[in-house]
Amino acid sequence: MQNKKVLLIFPKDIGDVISLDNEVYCPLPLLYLSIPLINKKIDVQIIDQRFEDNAFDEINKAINQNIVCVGINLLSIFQIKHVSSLVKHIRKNYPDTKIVIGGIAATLLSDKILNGGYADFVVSEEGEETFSELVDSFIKRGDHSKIKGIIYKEEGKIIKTPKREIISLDDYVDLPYHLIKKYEQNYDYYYLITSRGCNSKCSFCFIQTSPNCKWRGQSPKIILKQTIALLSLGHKFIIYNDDNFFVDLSRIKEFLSYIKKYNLDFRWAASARIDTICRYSDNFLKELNECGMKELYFGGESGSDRILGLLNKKISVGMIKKVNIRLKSFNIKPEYAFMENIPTETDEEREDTIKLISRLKKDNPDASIVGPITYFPIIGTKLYEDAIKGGFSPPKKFEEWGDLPLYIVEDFRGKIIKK
Ligand code: B12
Ligand code: SF4
Repeated sequence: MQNKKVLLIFPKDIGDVISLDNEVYCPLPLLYLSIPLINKKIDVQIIDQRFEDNAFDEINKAINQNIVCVGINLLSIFQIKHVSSLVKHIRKNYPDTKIVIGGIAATLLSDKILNGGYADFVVSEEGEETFSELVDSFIKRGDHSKIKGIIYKEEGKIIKTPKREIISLDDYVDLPYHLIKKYEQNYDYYYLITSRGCNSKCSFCFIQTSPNCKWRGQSPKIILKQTIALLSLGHKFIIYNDDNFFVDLSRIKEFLSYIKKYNLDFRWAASARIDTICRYSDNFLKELNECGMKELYFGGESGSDRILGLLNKKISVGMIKKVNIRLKSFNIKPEYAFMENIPTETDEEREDTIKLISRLKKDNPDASIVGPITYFPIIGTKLYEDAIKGGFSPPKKFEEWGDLPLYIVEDFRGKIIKK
């Protein structure tokens, strides 16, 4: 008997907004989801729509009599247009095939997805265990109502089962890179997520939307193992793209000790908070650089202290400037993301952000800037309420969330990327 099969799709986004450098990242969420399925001897196929001239043809080839369901990732609202056309294709041609959507934007927009008929099930928050149990219930034609962390519709009513407990990150380690081998030449970056969640409480961030978003990290030995797996595939630059990589200093120190012990020769980048790096000694910054850390990604957010306060960022413009100058002397390249059109932001405050960006570039020509990107209100956050008070009118339907005419992304290296 042939194995059962699950098809996972990473949809296209609206193209040039994927990042200001058009950098393409591997579809990591789908690799995590695949781990428990592979362990259960279920065949998994991944279609990365970003690199398929005709994804519908690929879907037609992939769906056969062994298919259990199709799972689609929805990381951000930028993918909505493509998710909706993928779903329409599957619904029309394979009406009996179950569709499951998961991801951060799916979690936040679950009611709209289900009311629009775009999925049979939405998996809320972390998907590894939830999706694996849901797939089991499809195979056994069993009862799904006891599965934690799913959202579905029954007799016209939206049913949300109880939240699932957070998973242990050290249990999901062996990422099945072979599933994306077909696309490997297309990815600029392979990244790892060594921790999930964040303990900060920035008022605009999706972290605010769930108590499950409390920070927890992989153990240093597991970070080492996943790093070595990527190095052995020939990748010499790795991004530790956690929400907040440096929360537990002892974890980082132990990881650095392994880099030295095993003489690992690679360059890496990580996400960080400005205040964390402010606290680090010169010696520690030197050690990080010697261990291969060449870039740091920060949320700078605004050049106005009032706005930084409103965002509950717990940093100041002065701290951003200081970190920028310090990193220059350690040869660590900083990247800062900025936003604009934040609720209550004045023209002067927006101008302060532009001035800060010029200053950062002047003080450290290696610094790179993302944005300012138009602030986008995330459901369930404190700032979402402020945006509504300020006149933001949230779309009612799923497709309309993908149509929001919000994105004016200016590249401070010279050109307007999208208007
Ligand atoms: C890496 C990353 C990127 C990469 C792209 C990654 C990629 N593969 O293409 C880059 C830098 C290009 C990027 C760009 C953008 N990003 Co981004 N990104 C991230 C980041 C830091 C990590 C994502 C990740 O891999 N997480 C690890 C995996 C394991 O977790 P996960 O994605 O949540 O997946 C789990 C569950 O959601 C679920 N799941 C996911 N997919 C599916 C599918 C199915 C079928 C099921 C059942 C379950 C399921 O199971 C997974 C395993 O537990 C997140 C922050 C974060 N903490 O996730 C922001 C984040 C997702 N990005 C965000 C944003 C806003 C953007 C941009 C719009 C920024 C911009 N303005 O340019 C663009 C849009 C890109 C796009 N494709 O649409 C926001 C989304 C907010 C929102 N409400 O939608 C986040 C949450 C950051 C934030 N703090 O606000 N991003
Ligand atoms: S530090 Fe970053 S990840 Fe943490 S709450 Fe703030 S914006 Fe979100």
